Amino acid sequence: MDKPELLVMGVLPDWDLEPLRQRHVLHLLYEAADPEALLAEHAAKIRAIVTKGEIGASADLMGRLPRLGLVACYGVGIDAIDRAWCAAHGVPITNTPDVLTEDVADMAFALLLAAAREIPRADRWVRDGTWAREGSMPLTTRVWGKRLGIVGLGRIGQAVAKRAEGFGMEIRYSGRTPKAHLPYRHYPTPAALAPEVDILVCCAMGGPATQGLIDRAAFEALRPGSIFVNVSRGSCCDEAALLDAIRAGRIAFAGLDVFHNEPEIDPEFAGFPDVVLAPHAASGTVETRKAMGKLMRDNVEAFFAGKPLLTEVR
Ligand code: 8YV
Repeated sequence: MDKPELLVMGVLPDWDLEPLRQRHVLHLLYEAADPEALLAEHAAKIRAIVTKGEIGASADLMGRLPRLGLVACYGVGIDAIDRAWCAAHGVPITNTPDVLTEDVADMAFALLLAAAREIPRADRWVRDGTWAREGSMPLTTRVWGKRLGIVGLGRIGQAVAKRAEGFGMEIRYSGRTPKAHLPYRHYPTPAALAPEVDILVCCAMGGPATQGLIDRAAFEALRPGSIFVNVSRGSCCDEAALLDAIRAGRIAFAGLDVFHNEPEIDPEFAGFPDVVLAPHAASGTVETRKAMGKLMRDNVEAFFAGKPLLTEVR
């Protein structure tokens, strides 16, 4: 029997490509010298798309694949996949929830600590001999015991809260629905939460419903000297307002893993000494990427075996 054909939208590790290749014909769109030619030749045979959180799949692309039956996302966020198109055409979407939650929460804390304790500067201080020449580095900012505001208390937000408890923090959050079973104070909007905390961490889901969720009112409501961390999606922030808040010192330190227009981000971010930058890498550990790849592949296999999908987005 012919192997089913898959369209792969972005780079995957060999430990995923090889097992996929054993059972499928793979068309690697990201590697194609001429993506148009690849689609013209193979579109009619493609049965599933394998994509990533930051790449997604557009209605234009999916509309060219008459036999498309599945969009399998290697990532939890499906904001870049046209869900309305998939729903209208009966094409299920799968993602990789849970397996990446703890890594993303780790990254939120890594960025928070790196920013407030100025770890990149400390590293340079030692490495370039400033320590030996000038002595101790200027003092930094405490993290433990502060008031932490979480925007979006879903799976990742709750994993951040769990870590914050270990840091003796007072936890508050904003979100559409109060979570009465959790012992944290709820605020209806990021703008209401912002002035009540020292640190604001964005863990909201991406997508149209959260576009610009942390809006200008929220960034203007932060108290001077606040710390801001984003491990969700750049689209959740009004980025012009974020930049203004950094320039104005309302945000003294920031740790950012996500941006508008990745990877061609606004160059101004790189000019701020007190902002720690990461390249959308919060889920990027070997262990978690292996688990994400396995779950993505298991969904693909279930689809072709006619079995229930493991993690269909509903
Ligand atoms: C990426 C992510 O998918 O899970 C998400 O929503 O954005 C990330 O985990 C990951 O970088 C793989 O490309």
